[in-house]
This record gives sequence, C-alpha cells and structure tokens, in this order.
Amino acid sequence: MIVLFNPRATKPRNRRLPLAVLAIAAVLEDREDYEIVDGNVDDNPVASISRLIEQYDVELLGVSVMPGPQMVAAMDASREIRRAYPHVKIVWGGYFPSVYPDAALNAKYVDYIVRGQGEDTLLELLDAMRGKRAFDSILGLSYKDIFGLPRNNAERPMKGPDEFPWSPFHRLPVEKYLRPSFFGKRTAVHHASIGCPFNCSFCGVHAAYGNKERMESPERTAAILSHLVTEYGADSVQFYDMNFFLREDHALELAKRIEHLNLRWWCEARVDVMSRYSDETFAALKRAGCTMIFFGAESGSDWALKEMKKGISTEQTVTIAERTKQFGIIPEFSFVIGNPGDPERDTRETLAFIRKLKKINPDSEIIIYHYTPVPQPGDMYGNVDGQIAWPSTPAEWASKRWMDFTLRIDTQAPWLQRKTKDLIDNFEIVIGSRWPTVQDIRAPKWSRILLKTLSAWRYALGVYRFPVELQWANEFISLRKPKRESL
Ligand code: B12
Repeated sequence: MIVLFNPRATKPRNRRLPLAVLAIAAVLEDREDYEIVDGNVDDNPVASISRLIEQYDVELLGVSVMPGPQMVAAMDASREIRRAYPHVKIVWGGYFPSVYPDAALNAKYVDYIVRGQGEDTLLELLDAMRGKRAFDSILGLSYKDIFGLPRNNAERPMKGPDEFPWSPFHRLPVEKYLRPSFFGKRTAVHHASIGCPFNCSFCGVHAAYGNKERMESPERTAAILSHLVTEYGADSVQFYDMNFFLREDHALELAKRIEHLNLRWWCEARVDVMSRYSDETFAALKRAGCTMIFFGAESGSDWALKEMKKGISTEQTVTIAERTKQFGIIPEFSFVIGNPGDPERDTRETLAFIRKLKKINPDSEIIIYHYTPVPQPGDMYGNVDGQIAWPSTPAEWASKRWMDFTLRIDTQAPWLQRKTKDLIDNFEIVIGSRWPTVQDIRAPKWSRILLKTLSAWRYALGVYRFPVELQWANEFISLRKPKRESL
C-alpha cells in the first residue's frame, strides 16, 4: 500500500480540496492500493498513518510539501513515522522539495524527492523500488545513492493536464472541503493549467516547473466543474492556476462552456495578457461568473518591474484597473515592495501608484508583501548577489527567522532598511483599514465602519506613522487577510 499525506496547511475553515495529492491519487487509482490522509481534515494524521502501517504492508509514504507551516507539519510527521517504522520509505513532493531539493534531501527521514510534476515520476519510482528500473533513469527524481550522497536527476518535461486521468474525488469526503467564501456557500477549487511561461524573480513556480505552460482543454475543465456542481453542489470555484488566462480564444471558449453552471469564480491572471483582451471577452467572462481576478502588479515602478523580470508595465496595470471597473469584476492587485535595486525609491513610487489605482477603481483589493526572492535556476550558493544564503535543512527552514521569510512577514533582507520596512507595513495597515477586504465574509458591518472611520484621516493626509489605534482595532476585529489565509 501507498499512503499519500497532505500535512496541515491551513485553518479548517479555509481548507480546500488538496489538489496535489488528488493529482497523484489519479494515477494510482485502479493501479495501486492507496489511502489519502489529509492533515487539514484529520486532527491526528500521524495516528492515522501509523494505523495504516500497522494494518497493511505500507511500502511508501508520499508527503506533499509546500514551504511554510505545511513544511513544518511534514517534517514533524515524517520524523515520527521514520522513528516508529524505519522500514517505510518516505518521498517528498511539491513546491518545497522542488525549489529546495538539497535542503529536503539533507533530512534523514526523506529518502526520495519528486521535483515538479509528480505523476509519472512517482510511478517510475515505484518501479525502481520494486527493482524494475534504475533510480538514475527517472527524470525529476532526487535520491541518495548507495554512499548516501544526493543525486539530482535531470528535469522531467511537463505534460498537459489532459494527459492524466481526472482526480478521484470519491476518495475524499468532498462535502468537508466545499466551504463558504466570498464567492459562494460551497466553494470548490480547480487547477486548469500547469506551469507558467514567465520567469519572475520572486516566484517559486518557474523554479519548480521551468517556464512552460500547458492548459487543460476548455471541454475537460467544463466537464470537471459540471461534475463538482451536480455531484457535490459546488456553487463557486477558485482556480488555483499559476496563470489562468494565456490565450484569449481559450478564455472565451471556456467562458461560453461554463456560463450555464452559474458559478461565481476567482482566478489569477497577468495584466499584460488581459489588457489586450477585447470587450467581448471581458463581457463573456463576466457573464460566465468571473467575480474577482488576482493580478501580480508587483510594483509601481517600471524599472523595478524590469529588474524582477516581470514583463509587465505600470500602464497595463492602470488599464486593468479601468477595464475591470467597466465590466464589474473586482481586481486583486498584489505588490512585492522593496526591490533590492533601490528599495526606498521602489517603496515611494509603489505606495503612490497604489493610491492612484484606488482612485481609478476603489473596489481594487490590495495585497502587500515585501519583495522576497526565491532561488533562481543556476544560483546554487545564494541569491541577489550572494546576499541571501539559503538554509540547508528542513529544520533550519522551520526556524522563526526562515518561517518569517517564507511567509513574507519579515524577510530580514539586508537591503531593506528598518524605516522602509516600517513604512510598507504601516501603509498596509492604513490602506487595509481604509478599505477592509470584501473577502472576510464573517466580519460584521460595524467592524468595517469602525476601521474605515478610524483610518480615513490618515489615508487622506498620507500619515502612516505609528498607526497604533489601527493595529489595536485590527487585532480586536481580526479581519481575515487574503494573503495570510494559511495562518
Ligand atoms: C493552493 C495554494 C495554497 C493553499 C493550499 C490549500 C490546500 N489545499 O491546502 C494555501 C492558501 C493554504 C496556500 C498557502 C501558502 N502558499 Co501556496 N499556493 C497554492 C497554489 C495557488 C496552488 C497549489 C496547488 O494546489 N497546485 C496544484 C497541484 C496539482 O500542483 P502541485 O502542488 O505543484 O503538485 C504537483 C507537484 O508539485 C507534485 N507533488 C505535490 N505533492 C506531491 C506529493 C508526492 C508524494 C509526490 C510524489 C508529488 C507531489 O505532483 C503534483 C502533481 O503534478 C500555488 C501556486 C500554484 N498555482 O501552483 C501556491 C504556492 C505553492 N504557494 C506558495 C506560498 C509562498 C504559500 C504561502 C507561504 C504564502 C503565505 N505567505 O502565507 C502559504 C504557506 C502554506 C502553508 N501553510 O504551509 C508559493 C510557493 C513558492 C515557493 N517559494 O516555493 C506558490 C508557488 C505561489 C507562488 N507563486 O509563489 N497556498
């Protein structure tokens, strides 16, 4: 038997279908004996895994690992299982081991790493474990050789979603995952493409997947959504694609195919791509239920956008603010402020730019992060001219310093002066109070009015320093921040 484990990554109320383990389960279905254990549902996943090991002949524990709290849960559980059942092999897959394979493989309790797309690599790994092929022939696999030395096999070329079977939803209690959100009472999630053709220097996607994107056919996306609606009563969906819209004809066809499902939905897109879409496409997307789109606007400085290889311009972001307003779609603009090139200038210009966007489209949701690099292909020893040296073990990644880095709470980036960091953080609290997110469906009306009233003078006058009263009010009200959904 194979046990697939999704360690806890979020509060129960924010839990969503675990797409990574479902994708892996899809290729095991009808082929292998397997069970899924999800730490977002199960209060004691280690006990559940142990029970399975004691009852069945468990050959492999497959753990899905994202950086952040999920990595810590994966580390603790893998350690415990290794201690109690040393004969069970452990493989880690997902973003953490894909982006930091050496650190993951340094852990004694990790035997194999599956980098990037995992379906075929896992099947081949099972063959190798059963003596049917050599470990060094498996693309996308990292492992320890007979001397215990790390081996990173070459990358595996990505396949499109249509080349794999559908997720076996029936293996999970789906109703537990369709939770209320701003978009509906029963919100599902789906991934309708894989990869992203861009190379932004702060994003983990190309570090894990390279720079290609493969899209699911609109026909299959519509069929899966229709299944989630008719079988499980989904009324809304969040598309978790790294880049949902690439080709306009594809977007238009999909919109037409899903319109009749009456779903309200959210997705991620790029301002350069969407600013070129016709009015007809925007209107079709709106009719098809598109409610909110997340855009990585990243900076209000064109030079900073160039430095981070984003490939967009501030003008395109402005166009999107205008066009989303015209079509009644809420834009969610995310910024990564404090570019190492000139963090003070980037901060100044970006804060002014955010104010401009809010004027154009007051419904814009604003998400603010500190600029946080990820390892770039080729930079093995550090990042940003050697100013960041990466941890070499999961335990080090789990320390407060690196958890704050991962969650972008405090990157401790050497280029970011304290006063600039404070300015970014203070601005975030002022703008977040002046326009509380619409996405916290639990916040009572009075709490929004209180925050807006308290912050109005600060925003109007541009006074962001020492917003203690807002910190206090935010703590008291505890409004959900879309970006910190996991905590
Ligand atoms: C959904 C999601 C979340 C959800 C998770 C919900 C859930 N179900 O638990 C939530 C909101 C909780 C979340 C939170 C965070 N996330 Co997140 N998240 C994503 C997102 C949008 C989709 C991931 C997904 O489901 N993909 C679909 C599946 C099918 O693909 P996959 O995960 O890559 O899985 C494949 C392979 O990796 C591999 N694989 C995966 N697991 C396993 C296991 C085994 C055994 C094997 C063999 C293979 C394997 O095979 C799978 C199929 O091919 C990605 C961006 C993206 N579009 O990928 C960001 C992303 C993964 N998140 C990211 C980050 C940074 C975070 C946060 C740290 C953000 C924050 N500041 O709080 C937190 C921390 C999470 C935590 N608690 O530990 C980054 C990671 C970047 C990096 N540096 O590595 C990403 C890439 C976003 C980005 N562009 O920067 N996230």
